[in-house]
Amino acid sequence: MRVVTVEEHFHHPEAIARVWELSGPPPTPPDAGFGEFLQRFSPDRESAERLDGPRLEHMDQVGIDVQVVSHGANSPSALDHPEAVDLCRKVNDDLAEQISRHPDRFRGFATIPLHDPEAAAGEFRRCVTELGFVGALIAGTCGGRFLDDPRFDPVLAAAAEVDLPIYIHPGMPPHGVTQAYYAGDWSTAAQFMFAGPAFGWHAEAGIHVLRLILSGAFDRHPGLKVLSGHWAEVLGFWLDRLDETFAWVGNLVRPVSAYYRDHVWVTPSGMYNQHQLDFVVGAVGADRIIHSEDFPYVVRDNVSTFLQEADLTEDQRHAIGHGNAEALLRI
Ligand code: GRE
Ligand code: ZN
Repeated sequence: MRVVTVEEHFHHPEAIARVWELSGPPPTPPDAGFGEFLQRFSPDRESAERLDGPRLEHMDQVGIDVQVVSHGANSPSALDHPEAVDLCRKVNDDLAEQISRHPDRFRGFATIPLHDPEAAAGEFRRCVTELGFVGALIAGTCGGRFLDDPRFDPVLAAAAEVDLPIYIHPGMPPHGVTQAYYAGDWSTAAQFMFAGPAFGWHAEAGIHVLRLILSGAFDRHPGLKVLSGHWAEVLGFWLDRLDETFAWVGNLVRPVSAYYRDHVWVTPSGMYNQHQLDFVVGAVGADRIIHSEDFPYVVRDNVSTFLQEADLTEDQRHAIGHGNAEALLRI
């Protein structure tokens, strides 16, 4: 079975270095063990930066035919600074160049500079029309603002116009949120994990999709489609509750779950767990699930065997493994 995975990342080292410089020092100085933790946690450079070598070997080993690649952590997409515009362009040009060496194995999602929404919309269109990219990926908030902020309407309009999705990927929460919710009597490494990949940024990414629904973004842009990783970033497990509670408010044209099922595609991001798969198939349907690994942060040996062995019908298996991605991304 052909396998297409859609939450797969690369690093552009110069862009990341500049994002670090322009973001300034962290608000809380890290404790002694943090540097060593980050080294252990960071993927090896060649796997992260290159779309060949160890990455291709891994894809061959675990049965991935096509990775749809986007920039990973420290993306200039979330950088709240005018230089984000140039940095995103560099990231996209480098990604396109690397894809062009293995066009049958890789496709790309655009990195768009949310600091300047008009430029972000323009870069999204350029990436689709000139570089052949198949969507865009954003990594959390920019300046603490979510995509439902009216300033981002040009970005949502561009996505609807090109008829390709925006991947609502997590990003580190704003400092005030981290202080209030994730700081405590534990190490900086534990705080980072709590605020980020363990839980916090998933809750935030779920909130991000819910904010789009509550804002009426999908009423204003009926063609808008989004991708949500990590088995729907908690939100997918809450649809009945959201329908019931927001019905009391009467603020939405349709139930939350109706927007969700029409506009959101969900991916596992390497969380290969049959219980979660079962739940999400029931909640949103197998025609809304697309496979993913979250390389190079998550590296699994069962990317395709998980699907092969999962309790699914053959139609569902093929839909999740490749058919839904092919239809949504026109690949
Ligand atoms: C992710 O993309 O989900 C991710 C990162 C950085 C660290 C861990 C992780 O971007 O899962
Ligand atoms: Zn990811």
